[in-house]
Amino acid sequence: MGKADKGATFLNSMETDSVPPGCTGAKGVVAFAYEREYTDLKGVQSKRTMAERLFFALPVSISSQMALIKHQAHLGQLGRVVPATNFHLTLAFLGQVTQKQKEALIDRWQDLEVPRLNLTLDRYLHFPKAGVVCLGCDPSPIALNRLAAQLRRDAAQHGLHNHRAPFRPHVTLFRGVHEITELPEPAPVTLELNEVQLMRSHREMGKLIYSPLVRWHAR
Ligand code: 3AM
Repeated sequence: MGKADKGATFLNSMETDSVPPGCTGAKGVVAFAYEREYTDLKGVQSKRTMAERLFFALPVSISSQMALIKHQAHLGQLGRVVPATNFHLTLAFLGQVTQKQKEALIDRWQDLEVPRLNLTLDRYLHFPKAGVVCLGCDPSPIALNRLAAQLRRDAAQHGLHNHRAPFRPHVTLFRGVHEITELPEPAPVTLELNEVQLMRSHREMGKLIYSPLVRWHAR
């Protein structure tokens, strides 16, 4: 069994990304390394290693997406509505990750152990600095805290994003919410969590797209 077959499922990069000319296959189908030539503002030809904005997250099932859409409708026009296809629960934000860092990261997390748990989100949270309204919970279950802490520690130790704020499980429902008066008590939503994804965040025609690159399932 190859290393990549052990725990993680690599998603076909063609599903999520267009492969630039000259890109060479490396590990699996997702972790390819390439360099892109570009002309900078001064017209100087330079080379740089492509980097992607990545994060680890837990996906939200279709039935939970439905329940969360009802919460958005219930709250009304608070801000920009997050499309249901973008619902997720972030464990660790990694920031800009080079192809080399991504390959090393996937290698390190080959055997990532995913807990199987039910998480009840029972309060609306407003993070004014980020300008988001979410459905979240407090405190976080120990197993989820441990997983987020492992991923965050590893990121910081390898030169990726270093989280200062504590982990607070949440699913973002609205963006661009900077002023808010009071939020009602929500009807709780229980998420069945059994999968972790390495996600890429990018924009296409101004639209925010989240694409899963690798999936790990609870055993
Ligand atoms: O929508 P949520 O909060 O689940 O919060 C950002 C988002 O998740 C988080 O990464 C996810 C994908 O963008 N994120 C973005 N920038 C961040 C930063 N500078 C960040 N988390 C911490 N620090």
